[in-house]
This record gives sequence, structure tokens and C-alpha cells, in this order.
Amino acid sequence: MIATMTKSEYLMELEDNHGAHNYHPIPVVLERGDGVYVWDVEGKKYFDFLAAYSAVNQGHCHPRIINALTTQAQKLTLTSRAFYNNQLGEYEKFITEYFGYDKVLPMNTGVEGGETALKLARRWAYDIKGVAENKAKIVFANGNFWGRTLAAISSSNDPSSYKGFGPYMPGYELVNYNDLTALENAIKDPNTAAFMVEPIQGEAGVVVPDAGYLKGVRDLCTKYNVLFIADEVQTGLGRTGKLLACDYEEVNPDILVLGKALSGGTMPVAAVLASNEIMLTIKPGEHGSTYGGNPLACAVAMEALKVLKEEKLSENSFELGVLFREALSKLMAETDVITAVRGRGLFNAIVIKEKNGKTAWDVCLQFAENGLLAKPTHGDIIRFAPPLVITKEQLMECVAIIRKVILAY
Ligand code: IF1
Repeated sequence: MIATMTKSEYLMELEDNHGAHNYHPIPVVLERGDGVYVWDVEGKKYFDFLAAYSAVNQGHCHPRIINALTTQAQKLTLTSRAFYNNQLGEYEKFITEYFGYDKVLPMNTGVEGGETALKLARRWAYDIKGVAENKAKIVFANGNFWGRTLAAISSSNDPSSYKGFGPYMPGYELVNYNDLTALENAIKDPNTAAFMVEPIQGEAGVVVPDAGYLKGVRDLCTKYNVLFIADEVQTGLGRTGKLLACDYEEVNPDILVLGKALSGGTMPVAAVLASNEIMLTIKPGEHGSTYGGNPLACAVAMEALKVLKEEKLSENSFELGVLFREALSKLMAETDVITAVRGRGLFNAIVIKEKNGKTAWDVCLQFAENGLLAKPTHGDIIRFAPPLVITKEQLMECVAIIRKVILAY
């Protein structure tokens, strides 16, 4: 390490020299997290307003979740599914009762959850709905993002996700988000297996559909015997002010995909929940993963879900979300820099107008300078998603930082 370099510079250079260049992070090197706070290697403290894209809803290093992790880690971490383990059955009972489904198929990353949901939907289409082999169609919404695998990017209409990775998965169709007429035209096709959709689109920039959209999706899917798959990997687990974003319209998807905060940000844990009719179409040996349902993940996920409920994090998200959007809307009225404010609960975004050659990226650099971490998406959108354990006082401190930076932009 050259004497003149800071530790951050040294560590960023290591990543540049030895790591793939598949990200362009905000130049901050973190080494510790606690609740809503993170610290960089120089000891500077920040509010974490991204929460690892909603994987840290319970706050960094939540003591109860870390305790569950370390306790189980000293007993048994992984058996594979070649054998039973003493955590999986307890977890499966716990999570299926928690969300009101017959069965769960445990996976690891969110995209594996999405892939599992699509395999279930296709298999259900062939075995139950009676679609001809290899003719099942799955419908997605423009603006969707559900991960980086070839099956996931095949459903994307964002070139930065799919360009240069073809050929693509067949049997897909895209319709505009928040458009029930387009959806009906697509799913009336008797070969349709499912419609997979985010109740609020995350990567697209926290795009909230019109009231009634989710209810309309539910009714149309029921009408045409098409599975409604809700991708709640980012919107779920309290992020939008309800346990699930689908709860805003009291709709129950046929397949529910969870991930991210299911482990409180400690390790990849995903879950796919469905009825017996759907879930039992996959027979032994037809799907799985090495780590899916490992005892460590089960112990951690049970504690993460208990923390979510016992600390009333969904309710906190709802209440503070209202305050936060009020404050952002007030700020928008004071400046021409912010052209939109949108969100639900503590899942929010602002759209920033380019000014004197400066962009949302420059705003985020200034946020970091002032002790708040956020990152733009699609150039001009800044997503705000703090851990749901944030207090009103801490939130208002963050509002003050956001105001200071925006009004000086
Ligand atoms: C990256 C985005 C967010 C997701 C939804 C499934 C997945 C994701 C709604 C897959 C993952 C992550 C991926 C991560 C950054 C982050 C992200 F910016 F990429 F799009 F959150 F908006 N469904 N989103 O948002 O879950 O396999 O990653 O566990 O790829 O940079 P995963």
C-alpha cells in the first residue's frame, strides 16, 4: 500500500486490479454495520439508505439474527438435502403458517426463487392446466427486474440487462406494467402458465402501479386460470409498509417469491411459497440446490421473520414512509431539481433533473460526503430504502441531509 494512499483508495484499487468490473460503486469502503449505520475504513459514519437493496430491513447485524446465526453455525451448517436436518421442518412449518401457504420450496438467491417459480408454473401448466408440452407461455411486465441469470434477463426489456447475452429463453411475452387491458390480451391465450410481476417495480425506479392494479391482476389470472406470481424479493418483508406489497390490495398470489431480508442481510436465503396443487407437481429429484434449506439458513430466517413481526417493522415502515414522502414533497416544491417523489412505506425514490452537467450520481456523492449512502438507478432516479428499524429522529436527520444537498445542487 503506497504511503500516500488512504486505506479506502488501497482497497478500491485491489478490487479494480483483481475483481471483475461488473459494478461501479459509490467510492465508499465499508467495514462495519450496526442498525441503520455503517462505517467506512476511515471510521466515517453513514446512514445506510439503500439497506443492500432491501436485504437489511432488520438493520445491520441485528443482535438476535446474528445470535441465531452464530449459535447454529457452531452446531450444523449444511447437510445437503440427501438427508434430513432438524431445522428445515420447523422452518417450513413456521414460514408457511407465517404467510398462509401450504408448502415452501427453500432456495438461496432471489433469482433462484424466480427460476423456481417459473419451473413450477410451467410444470403446473402441463400437468394441471393441460397446456401442450413445451408450449407454456409466461408473461412479464416491461421494466421488470428479477435477477441476472439467462432466464431472468430473457424477460428484460432493459438492454443493460440483456444485450450481448443471447439467445434468449423462449416462451416469454412482455406487456406494459400497470396495464390490465394489455395483460388480459396476453393471458387469455390458453397456453399461458403465469404472469410474474413485482407489486412495485424496484430496479425500474420504485414504480408504483395505480390503485386496483394488483386486484385486477388477481382477478384476470383467476378468470383465465393463469398463475399470479408475485416477486416480493425486494418489496416484501415490510419494505413497503405492509408485510407484503400485495397486502395493500389484499390479494393472494398463487406463487410468492421472497428473498433478501429473509435472512436479515446475513446470507442468501430465498423462499417460494405455493399451494399443494402447484408445489407437488415437482417430484423428488426434479429441482433443488446444494444450499437450499440448509439448517443455518433456516435458523436465521426464522429469527429474521420473528424480528420483523415482534419489532413491528412493517408498521414503522408505513408510518415513517408517510412522513418521508411528505418531507420530500415539501422539498420538491422548493426546488426544480426534484421532478418526482414516489413510493410506499420506506421504499421510495426521487427523480433528479440534470443541472449544470451534474446528475443524480453527483447528488449521491454529496449525500455520501454528508453521511448518507444512496445510489442512483437508470441515471436520474435515486432510491431511498433505509433499514426499517430507523427511528423518526434518525429519519428527520436524513431528511436534513437530503435537503442540504438538494438545495445546494
Ligand atoms: C444486482 C437491482 C435491485 C430484485 C427482485 C429478484 C431479484 C432482485 C425484485 C434477484 C435483485 C438486486 C440485484 C442486485 C442489485 C439489486 C437490484 F438494482 F439489480 F435491480 F434491488 F433493484 N427480484 N435485486 O430486485 O435477487 O438473485 O440478487 O438475490 O444484481 O446488482 P438476487
